[in-house]
Amino acid sequence: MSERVYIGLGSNLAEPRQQLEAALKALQLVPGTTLAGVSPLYASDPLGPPDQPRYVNAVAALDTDLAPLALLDALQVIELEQGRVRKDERWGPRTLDLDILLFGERLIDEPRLRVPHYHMHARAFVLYPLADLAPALTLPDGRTLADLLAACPFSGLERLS
Ligand code: A4P
Ligand code: MG
Repeated sequence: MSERVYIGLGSNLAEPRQQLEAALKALQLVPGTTLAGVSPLYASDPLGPPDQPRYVNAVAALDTDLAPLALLDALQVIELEQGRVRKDERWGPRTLDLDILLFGERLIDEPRLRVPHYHMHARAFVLYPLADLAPALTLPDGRTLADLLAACPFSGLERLS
């Protein structure tokens, strides 16, 4: 049975909007997986080193038969195909970042994969697009998306048409 997964997409290098459009096309080709929805795109101030361009962020909903690590593998292939170079600088600029935010109701704590994504509960550029797709969502720990949003100002964020 397939599970609903939410993916956070982010880019701040090399035409970020086009990076996200290309990533969404690539997500539609992942085996055993269908793209069930995409939020609007948002421009967002960088979290991390301030001397980097603004990001474009969005959230996609997938329905997948893949196991979590198999989906992570597929996402990392897409990142690499779109020119992602992993650098040592934490939260530095990147052409494409694909994060697994939620995977059904699962709690995953493995070296390569932690779900829910460890900072999603405090990031406006994750929570607002997620709410566009699934406003009534509850996290596996019982917190509602509505409560998280109430504690997370819509700041540094701009909804793109
Ligand atoms: N990993 C563990 N859990 C997950 C998960 N749930 N989803 C592991 C995806 N990967 C997960 O990731 C490092 C390793 O995390 C992966 O190899 C995987 O096995 P990475 O993509 O190489 O590194 P990263 O993304 O630079 O690190 P990190 O700490 O995950 O950064 P974040 O949290 O992704 O933040 N500002 C704005 N405005 N918008 C952004 O999108 N993004 C970041 C990156 C910083 N600032 C930003 C944004
Ligand atoms: Mg990441």
